[in-house]
Amino acid sequence: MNDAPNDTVSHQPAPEWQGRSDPEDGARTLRLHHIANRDGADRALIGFACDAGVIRNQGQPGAAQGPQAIRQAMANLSAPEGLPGFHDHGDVVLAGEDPGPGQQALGLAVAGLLRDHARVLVLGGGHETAVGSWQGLRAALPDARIGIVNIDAHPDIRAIGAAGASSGTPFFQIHQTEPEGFNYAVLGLAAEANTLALTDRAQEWGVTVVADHALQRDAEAAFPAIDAIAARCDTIYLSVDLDVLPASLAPGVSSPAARGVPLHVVEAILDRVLATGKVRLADIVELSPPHDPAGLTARVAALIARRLLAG
Ligand SMILES: [Mn+2]
Repeated sequence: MNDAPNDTVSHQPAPEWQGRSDPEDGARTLRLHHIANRDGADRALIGFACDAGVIRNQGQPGAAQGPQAIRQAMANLSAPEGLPGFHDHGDVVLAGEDPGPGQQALGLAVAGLLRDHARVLVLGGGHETAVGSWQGLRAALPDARIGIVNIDAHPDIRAIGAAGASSGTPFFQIHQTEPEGFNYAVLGLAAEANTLALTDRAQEWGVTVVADHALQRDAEAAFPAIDAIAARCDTIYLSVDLDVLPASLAPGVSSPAARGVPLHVVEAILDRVLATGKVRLADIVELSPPHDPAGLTARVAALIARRLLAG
């Protein structure tokens, strides 16, 4: 798995899933830890333990601990009805300063998993995770029109500066790779958190943007954007940046949002995207456990992960 000139990428096998059991309540007492790594499951989980993207984007380290914190918060959630199980393929671990080799390794792993699974869920890492996620989907489906739906306070289309690619540049990089057929929607963007240069670039590239202000009460304002991208694409890559949520609920991210989009609205957006039947790949990014002392953000991430596995 290691293509890097120096030894910066490794693979860490999934730890054993453990949690509570309630046999006294009968048969229907399964939790997610009970259905992890079941034979025949068509859902796969893989982590990207990477701090490099956030550090280069002038943030604090911590995102590399995200995948394991999300797994732990998932373990005792009830198993959704109709979800037979999921396979946990452990973490791609990047130890260097350049996210590139890690993204490449993640892409190879995701492409392999997509051959055997109906849906792959990637746990980040900062939003540099998206480059690996997308590379994997592109490798698995070379001819597909890929639509990207990003639930995020930011478009993450910064130009690559002197520091190199970071957690702020993934969708810039994807656009550079495939400027034609760039189908990208950002749902929940906070105007105050993005310079005008970024919103200008989004407009120039035909990015669909739905502002956080339009998503305070319900998800209706996002539905036309979701339906349009689903109609013109063969497959959807759904990315969830936890910094779209209010800081009161999701403090443990690199860039907490003062306003944010409420969780029930994010869940309704997820349901609408999943209902298209086109989501082969999803990721959850930007959890930073050292900034999440009460574990609340990890709990929110786990709710979202459960939805993305089941829906
Ligand atoms: Mn982001």
